[in-house]
Amino acid sequence: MAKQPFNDNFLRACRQEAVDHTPVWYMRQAGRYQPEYRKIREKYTFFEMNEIPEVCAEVTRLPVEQLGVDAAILFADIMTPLKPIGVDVDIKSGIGPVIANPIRHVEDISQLRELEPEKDVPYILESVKMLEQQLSVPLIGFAGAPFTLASYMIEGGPSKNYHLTKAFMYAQPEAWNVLMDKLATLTVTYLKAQIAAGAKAVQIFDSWVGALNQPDYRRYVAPIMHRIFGELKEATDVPTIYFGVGAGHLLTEWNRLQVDVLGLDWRVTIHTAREELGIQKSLQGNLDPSLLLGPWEMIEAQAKEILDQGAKVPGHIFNLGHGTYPDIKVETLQRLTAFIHEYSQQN
Ligand code: 1CP
Repeated sequence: MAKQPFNDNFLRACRQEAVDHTPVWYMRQAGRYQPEYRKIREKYTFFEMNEIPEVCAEVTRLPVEQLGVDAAILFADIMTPLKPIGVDVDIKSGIGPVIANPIRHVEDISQLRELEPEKDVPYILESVKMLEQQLSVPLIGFAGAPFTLASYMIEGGPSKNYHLTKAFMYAQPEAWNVLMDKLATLTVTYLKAQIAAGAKAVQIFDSWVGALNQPDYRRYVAPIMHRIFGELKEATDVPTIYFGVGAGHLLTEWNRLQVDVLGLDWRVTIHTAREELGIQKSLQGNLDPSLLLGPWEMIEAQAKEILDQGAKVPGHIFNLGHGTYPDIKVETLQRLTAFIHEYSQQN
């Protein structure tokens, strides 16, 4: 099939430039809600899918072809670069990342090697290069943020309250800083390698950092996020995105970072972010993914409201407030994507 002209609406929205229509992509747009994904997943473990570039590229392209979204996100996991540096991680179906050797003491941190992308994750760079040739929309590279990575490394898996993570942070602040520093270096190295291979934008997922209050975020996390986004800004002009769940109380802190786009979950409206919190950066979000199981009329009304609020200032990328769920229908996301393109073109 002939390659279509490159659709750069997503990149323009990241830079707060004029767009032909509001660009849209969905977090976890490659996943178990797609029958094609489930079929491939039956044959491979998660990391096998991740480590075979042809499979990784196919799964990355699937939602672009099926839904008509304006960006692709590399099929990988935030745990992907941790495995080669000494974290014994497995992705368990229906659970998520499970770690056999959780961090308890500072000595556990010194066991972790530095990431050398060409040696440690060659398949990721190969997949990015392959996708760069195949896609006619921008490819988003990504990494986990230090707090969120640390939460899995310390808890040993998904957590509800991040008790062990926060206890480590409060009780062993020096070890915490060593860990944050090490993970910040890994994040920057990994993202720079994805950009050099062809990623057109990068998103940093700090999904669980909303567990901290604002003063603790400022003290224990903000310094390394300043470092990460500062180093990326110095090295490259590809747009950067920062996302977290339940992190509305941190948005004014995030506004100070050298990041281009802030990702919102569904708890804070775009109106609130712009008018009450004074956020001037591009915004990405923020339909509640659970609403996708409600009646179409409700989905459409909510999408319109988000688009109307997003259109007041240049720089809006439509997305969900968090990832897709396995019980969402492909047809719903197809209809939503078409609606967003059509409605934003008219208005
Ligand atoms: O399509 C895409 O979005 C690209 C692929 C992608 C991304 C961006 C995957 C594949 N994972 C991620 C990031 C990721 N992984 C995050 C940040 C985004 C978010 O908050 O959802 C997090 C927290 C993880 C950790 C993780 N990996 C979880 C969550 C567990 C928890 O703590 O609640 C899960 C379930 C996984 C496994 C995983 N990663 C990706 C997929 C498709 C899956 C399911 C694997 C399967 O088929 O069993």
